[in-house]
Formats: sequence, C-alpha cells, structure tokens
Amino acid sequence: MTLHAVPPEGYRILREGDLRDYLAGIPAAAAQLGGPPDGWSINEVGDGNLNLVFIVKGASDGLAVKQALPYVRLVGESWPLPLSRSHYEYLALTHQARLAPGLVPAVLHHDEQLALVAMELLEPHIIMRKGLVAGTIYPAFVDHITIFMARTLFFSSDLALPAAQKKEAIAAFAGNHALCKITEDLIFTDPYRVAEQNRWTSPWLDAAAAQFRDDLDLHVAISRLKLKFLSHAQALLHGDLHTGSIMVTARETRVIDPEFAFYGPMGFDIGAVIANLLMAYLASAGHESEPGARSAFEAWLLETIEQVWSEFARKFLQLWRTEAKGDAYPVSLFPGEAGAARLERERQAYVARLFQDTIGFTAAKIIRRILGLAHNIDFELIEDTRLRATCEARSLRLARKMMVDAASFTTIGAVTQAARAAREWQPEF
Ligand code: SR1
Ligand code: MG
Repeated sequence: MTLHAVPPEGYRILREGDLRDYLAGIPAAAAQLGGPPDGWSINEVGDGNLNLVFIVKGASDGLAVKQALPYVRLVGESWPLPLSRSHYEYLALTHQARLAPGLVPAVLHHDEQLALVAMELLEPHIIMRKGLVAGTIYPAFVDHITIFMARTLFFSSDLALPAAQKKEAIAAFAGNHALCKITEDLIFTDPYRVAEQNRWTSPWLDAAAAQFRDDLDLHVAISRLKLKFLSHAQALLHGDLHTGSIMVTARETRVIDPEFAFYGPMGFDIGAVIANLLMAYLASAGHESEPGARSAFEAWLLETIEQVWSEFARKFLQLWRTEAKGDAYPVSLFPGEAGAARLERERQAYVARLFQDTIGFTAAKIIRRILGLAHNIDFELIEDTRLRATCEARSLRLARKMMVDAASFTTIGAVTQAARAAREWQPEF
C-alpha cells in the first residue's frame, strides 16, 4: 500500500452529490441508509480543524462520513497535509474497537484512495466540549474514558505485548509523522516563541504571552516534554484526546477522530483529558448567568478530574496484575512472596512516574489552546474579551505552575486544589 503525501490519482474532494453516488455504489452503506439514494439527506457539518464530515440520513438509518482534505482546513491550501492520516485513523479505530468495545464508532467502510471513513452515525450524542460549555453533567463519562485509556494504553504497551509485536505496531503507525509534527510545533514549540500563527486574547494577554516567550524555566520544562513526546514509544496513543474528540450522551461515550494516533508517552493522552476538563472548569465563570449558577456543574468537573486519574490508575494497575503478557518485568525476576511484593511496589512507582508525565502534558495542552494557533470554544464563546482573558490567564497561571513545578503535584487532589485557587485569582489587566 502507498501512503500518499500528495493527492493520489483517483482522489477528489467529495461534494454532497458525489457522495450520494459514491455511497449508492457501496452495498454496506446503501443497506445501512435504506430507501432510494435520491431520498437521502446529506449535509457537510465538519467544524474541526482538518477534515470534511458529512452526516447522511436515509429511510432506515444514518452514517457519518469523514474525508481527509489534502490540506489543513483551518488554514487552507497553503498548509498541505498527507491524506494518509485517514489510513492511520482507520487503523486506530479498528484497533481501539477491539480493545475498548462500544467506546468508539463502528466503522462501516474505508476507502484508502479517497481518504474516507464511513462510520456509525452517533445520535443523539453531542461533542462533549459543547455539552460542557452548556454546563451539562455526564455521569457515565469517568467510567467510560478510564476504561478506554486504561485498555488502549495498557494493551499496546510492553507490559502487555511481546517485544516483536510491539515493534511491529510502532512501525505500523510510524508513517503518521506529519500529524506528530503538527503536535510538535503547535503544542511543544510555537506558544513559547514568536510564531506567525500564534494568537491570544489581545490586548489583555499580551504581557502573559511575552512572559511565556521569555521564561527559560518554562522553555526547559516544555523541551523535556517535547523530547518525551518525540522519543518515548510507550503505547499507542489516540494523540488528540480533547473533549472535541469525545461524543457523549448521559449514558454513552464514544471516542472519535484518532487521526493523530502514534506510539508515544501515555501521559499525553491522559493529560489531554485532564487539561480539557480543567479548561472547562476555568472557563465556566465566563458562561454563568449569575455568580454561583454553575457551582454544581463545577463541583462535578473537579470530582471528575480527580476520578479520571484515580480510576485510570486503578484500572491500569489491575490490568497489569492480571494481563501482563509482555516482555517487560519478567515474572521470573520476581519470585515468591518477596518478589511479588517488590513488583507491586514497582507498579506503584511506574504509575507515580506516569502521573508526573501527565501533569506536564496537561499543562502543555492548556497553554497551546490559549497562546497557540488552535483555540477551543470553552474560551472562545465568552464574548466579553476581558472576562475571557481572565479565565484564560487563570488557566495559564495554573498550567505554568504545573509545568515548571510538576514534582510539587504528588496527588490529583493537589491539582484540583490549585485549580480552585486559580479560579479565585484576579489578574491585573
Ligand atoms: C492545524 S491542526 C490544529 C489542531 O487541531 C487538531 O484537533 C489538533 O489538536 C491540532 O493540534
Ligand atoms: Mg480531530
């Protein structure tokens, strides 16, 4: 198979009419939709940064169709991007479906040439970020997201896989380097230097942006994280696990959009979830109709942040105790009761190191959404720019502390306590 850096012969950007004819020719899709093709409704609804997304509805059921564009949608044709990301997304989705059944959309069809994936239409699910902006509580989220992360991360790691299989898996995703490069630039580099595409809520955050560009302690910390992201092929990551990549109802959770999938450090995925919950918390003051109106929602967010870590760690450790078939930590090196006890202490130490990674990546994920290219609606929908900047400045203050002083956060409770303190802080604009 060839993975194309430029549009291959046969690739075309689909319009709604082309898609109708195309799907009519795919028996599985036509059967899923039902009825005559000219009765299908087709709407392009993509509001993400990279791709086209069509919602197709027929007489019986619906489909979501995602097509990669040969460039970054957010920026335009001046920023080309390989279509091969659709291949990696398909590979990741099918892999995740095996490891975390029911927590990703079912794939119905993949077309390598058109860089297209047709999948189950998630209805009435909504993008979690939109629900959080509206102040909605999702009681099943913690259990679902921690099953997803514990299982996808553990079962792709050296704790679960023989070395040869793990190396084959690394190789299968190694070509997704253009998507990794986006992360390397937009998360780990640009927010800390002058970069054309950076933006922030000006003029309120001008001074903070300048401080972040001059702060060498911060530059060391983000560079250590970048090195870890570049070099630590610990597990197969989703790679972009923010609340815009999660669809929810009160009872269901689906993780979507794994086009950034590659082998990297586990803390990057866990940090993405925690960072986006922290931003939802610190943005919430910008969405309340009156002071205190969202206090139950905010308390739920803080409790959720604590449980995302504690439940992830509990589930991950339990998998390690019961499913460790990998080449790491050979059982023969830990014989008897003393060996078992020592290995258990080492498991706890591993998770403590992972927590430190998570703290750093959480901070990086917050800073990029405030000083970098791609922002999020948690903040962007706060119309009063001074109030938006207040919420963002509180987030930057928390994130800086987490990044340069990660070691002082020894428990997830310390993170939520610092978030509460940041929420009370008034920046001087
Ligand atoms: C140019 S792409 C910007 C961002 O969109 C994606 O969702 C990733 O988060 C990426 O960093
Ligand atoms: Mg995405």
